[in-house]
Amino acid sequence: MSSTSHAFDISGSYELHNFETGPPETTEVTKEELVNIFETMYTMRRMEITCDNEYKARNIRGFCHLYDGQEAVACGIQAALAPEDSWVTSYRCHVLALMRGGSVSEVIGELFGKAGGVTKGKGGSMHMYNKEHNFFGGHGIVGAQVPVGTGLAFANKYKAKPGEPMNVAIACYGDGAANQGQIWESANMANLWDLPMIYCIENNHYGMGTSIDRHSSISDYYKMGNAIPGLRIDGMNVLSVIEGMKFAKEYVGAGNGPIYVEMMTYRYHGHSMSDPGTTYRNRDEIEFTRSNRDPVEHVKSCLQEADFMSAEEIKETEKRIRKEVQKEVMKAKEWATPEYKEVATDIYAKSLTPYDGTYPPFVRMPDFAKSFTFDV
Ligand SMILES: Cc1ncc(C[n+]2csc(CCOP(=O)(O)OP(=O)(O)O)c2C)c(N)n1
Ligand SMILES: [Mg+2]
Repeated sequence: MSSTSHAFDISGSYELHNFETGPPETTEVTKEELVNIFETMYTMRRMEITCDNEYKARNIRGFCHLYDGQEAVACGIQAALAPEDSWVTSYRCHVLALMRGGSVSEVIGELFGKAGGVTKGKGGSMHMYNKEHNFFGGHGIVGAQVPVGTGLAFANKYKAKPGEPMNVAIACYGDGAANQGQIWESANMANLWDLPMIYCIENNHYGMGTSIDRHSSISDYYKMGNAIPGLRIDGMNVLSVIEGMKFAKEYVGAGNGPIYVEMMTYRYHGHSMSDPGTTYRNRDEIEFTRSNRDPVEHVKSCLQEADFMSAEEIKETEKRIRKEVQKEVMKAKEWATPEYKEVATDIYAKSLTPYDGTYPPFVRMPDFAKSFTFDV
């Protein structure tokens, strides 16, 4: 082991379904990598806490689903995949937008409805995309992103050069979505056609206010693909997520067909801002997770175990990131709202000419004769 890298024990992080061997039991990480992981995850945490505050100050309106508690999942996936791999997810998408080309100001600016937001202020919390960075949303309909992800995997296989590893696709969805028929229908095709597809269940134990014991007859989500192999990962340990996802990417990218990955994780906030998150679960449960399994605290303890950062240096870094996030928020607040004419741009596939900009297209106005639709 060199002085700037450290080996961490990640044994016990995985459970396998239809695999003889799984990811490794130790992982070697450099100082630079671990510091980068910490900074990324702490930025995610601060960004989501800031969203919470801005929402309560009524600077953000509408839906808003926060990701704090689940940071190791998004950070670990990003670290293991290549930028060319396609990623699609549910409405809980702020930090994924950050991983895929967005800045804090662009994500929060989107929530403020500003023109500089990742989707030009027109999507809001649930609809962030970045095609250039192979991020395909941000979907409000539970489970709908999974067939879309399967299509992305099909495209990646179609475009791959014969004999070379394929770019992969990943669709993240919740435990509450996992029993939907469309997921199995897509997975069946992916298995028949050996698509490079990762079905990634973020098991945060609740679908809105309903616990998995009440909404699912099976709790081993990684086994749900039946013949399709599965991997359950400790989703609170970012190092386990990275190694697990490298394993998954290699498996599907080599043409073996799809995989089910279950991330064991937890959300601290309620389902969305209208849910206090404490009526259907015990406050002690949240507190217990915060004190024993917190993914950011885990990275901090790894940094100290490896002597990569002292407690003092960690505190300094946190202070710096808190300031940076605040600065990004102030910047986004200064941005303009989108121009009225922009409202329909990039929304409909067909050109909107001769739209004259007087009324929003496709919105039914009280005087229907004034509503703008295409001539059909
Ligand atoms: C088809 C559909 N049904 C219901 C809803 C309302 N709804 C939004 S989120 C949600 C729960 C999803 O829980 P889960 O899949 O576990 O994801 P999590 O919110 O925990 O990330 C429901 C029922 C919806 N958006 N779409
Ligand atoms: Mg859930």
